[in-house]
Amino acid sequence: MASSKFVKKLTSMAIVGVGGVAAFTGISFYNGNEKFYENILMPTIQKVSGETAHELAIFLCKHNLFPSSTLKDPESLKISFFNHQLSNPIGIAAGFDKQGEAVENLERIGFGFVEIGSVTPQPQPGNPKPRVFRSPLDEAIINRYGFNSLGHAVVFENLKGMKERQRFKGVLGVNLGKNKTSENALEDYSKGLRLFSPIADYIVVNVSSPNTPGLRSLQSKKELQELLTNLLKIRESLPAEHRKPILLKLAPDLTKDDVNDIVTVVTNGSSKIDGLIISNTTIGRDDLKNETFARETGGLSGLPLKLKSTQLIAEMYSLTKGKIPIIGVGGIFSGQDAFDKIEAGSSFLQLYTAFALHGPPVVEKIKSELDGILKEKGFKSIEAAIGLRADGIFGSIFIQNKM
Ligand SMILES: Cc1cc2nc3c(=O)[nH]c(=O)nc-3n(C[C@H](O)[C@H](O)[C@H](O)COP(=O)(O)O)c2cc1C
Ligand SMILES: *[C@@H]1O[C@H](CO)[C@@H](O)[C@H](O)[C@H]1NC(C)=O
Ligand SMILES: *[C@@H]1O[C@H](CO)[C@@H](O)[C@H](O)[C@H]1NC(C)=O
Ligand SMILES: *[C@@H]1O[C@H](CO)[C@@H](O)[C@H](O)[C@H]1NC(C)=O
Ligand SMILES: *[C@@H]1O[C@H](CO)[C@@H](O)[C@H](O)[C@H]1NC(C)=O
Ligand SMILES: CC(=O)N[C@H]1CO[C@H](CO)[C@@H](O)[C@@H]1O
Repeated sequence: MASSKFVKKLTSMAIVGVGGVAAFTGISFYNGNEKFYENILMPTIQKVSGETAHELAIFLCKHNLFPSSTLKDPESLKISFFNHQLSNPIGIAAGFDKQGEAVENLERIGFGFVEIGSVTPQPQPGNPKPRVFRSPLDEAIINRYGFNSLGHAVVFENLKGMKERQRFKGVLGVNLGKNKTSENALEDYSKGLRLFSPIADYIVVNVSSPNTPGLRSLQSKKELQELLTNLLKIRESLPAEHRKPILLKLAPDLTKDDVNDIVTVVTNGSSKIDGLIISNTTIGRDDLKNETFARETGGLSGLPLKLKSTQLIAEMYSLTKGKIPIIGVGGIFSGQDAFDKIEAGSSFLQLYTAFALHGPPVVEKIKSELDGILKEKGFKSIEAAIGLRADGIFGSIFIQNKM
C-alpha cells in the first residue's frame, strides 16, 4: 500500500518535473525494497550534480514522497535522550535539511531524531557552485556550501508550520550558524538561541568549519569559554520550559592541545555544556582513491572520515570520563560502524553521507544490523555498550600541535 501511494506521488512529481530530471521512468519497477533505490533511484540521482541530487532529495522529503519505513524499531535500540525517549539512536545530521522543510518525512523514513540547519541569522547564499562533490568510489562527499541559509525568519516559519501540523512526534535539533560577514559570533548564536529555544528540543553551536576564514581561532580556549558561558547565561534567562540542552559540534582536525582546551572548557562550571557532537567534516584527504575528487576543497565526509571521528569520540569520552553525552557522526554506513561509535563512547548517532549515497533503506539496514550485533554480543540495550572500548583500542592519530 505504501508503494502504490509512492508511485502515485512520484508520478505526480514527474509531472511537476523537478529541474527537468526525467528521473522517474523506472517508477513501475518500484517494489518497496532496497533494490529500487540501489538499482534505479540512486544511480539516476548519481547522474545529476551533487547539489541537484540534494535538492531532489529535499523535494521528495518536503512532499512526503519517500515511503514510511515498515521496520518497527527493535526494543534494544530504545534510548533516552535528555528528557525524551528515542525509539532508535540514529538521527539525520545537520546540513541535509538546512532550511527545516523535510523534518516529517525524515522521521517517517525511520530516523530516531532530526537535526536541521546550519541556520544563519540573515539569509546568505553560501559559496559559488559547484560546491558539492560525490565520490561513490570512496563512499565520500566533499562540500563547500559555505552555510547557504534562508535565515532565521524563514526557517522558523518552516518549523512553526511543521509543529502546527502535529505530525512530527520526534526530537528536533536546531544547528545554529553565524553569518559569514558577522563580526560577532556570540550575537549570531544568541539570536538563534532565543528564537529557536521554544521550538527545538536541543540547540547546536559549533567551533569549526573548514571553509569560513578565521573560524579556527574560536577554538582557542578563552573565546570558547566566553562564548559558552554567555550562551548558558542567556539560556538561564529564558522561561524554564524554553531552556533546552546546548550541544557543541567539533571538527575532527584537532591537535592534542585543542582537545585538552575544549575538555577544560566544556567540563568547567559556568561553560559546562550538555553534549558533544563528534564530528563535522574533515579537511584531511587521506586514503582517497579518486584523485579528481581529492583535489576539491571543502569538508570531507563519509567512509574516509570514519576512523578519525571514532578516535576523537574515544578520546573525548575518556577525557570527560563519560560524563558528557556524545552524538557520534562520521562515516556510519553499517550496524558495525554504528556499534564501533557506541563502544568508542557515543550515546547517539547521526549520519549524512550514507543516506545521501544509498537512500532511505540504509537507515533500516543500520538499525537491524545494530540490533543483531547487540543481541549477538548479549547487550540488552545500547546504554550497556557505551564507551566500553574508549580506552585506546581505536588508536589515536592526532595531528601535530601547531606550535
Ligand atoms: C553536503 C553536506 C553539508 C553539510 N552541512 C552541514 C551544516 O550546515 N552544518 C553542520 O553542522 N554540519 C554539516 N555537515 C556535516 C554533517 O552534519 C556530518 O557532521 C558529516 O557529514 C559527517 O557525517 P557523515 O560521514 O555521515 O556524512 C554537512 C555535510 C555534508 C555532506
Ligand atoms: C570521482 O570524483 C568526481 C568528482 O567528484 C566524480 O564526478 C566522479 O563520479 C568520481 N568517480 C568515482 C568513480 O567515484
Ligand atoms: C549576517 O549577514 C548579513 C549579510 O551578510 C550581515 O548584514 C549581518 O550583519 C550579519 N550578522 C547578523 C547578526 O545579522
Ligand atoms: C573555569 O571558568 C571560570 C569562569 O567561569 C574561569 O575563570 C576559570 O579560569 C575556568 N577554569 C579553568 C581551569 O579554565
Ligand atoms: C561543518 O563543516 C561544514 C562544511 O563542511 C559546514 O557547512 C558546517 O557549518 C560545519 N558545522 C559545524 C557545526 O562546524
Ligand atoms: C555554520 C556556521 O555558522 N558555522 C560557524 C561555526 O563557528 C564559527 C566560529 O564562531 C563561525 O565562524 C562559523 O560560521
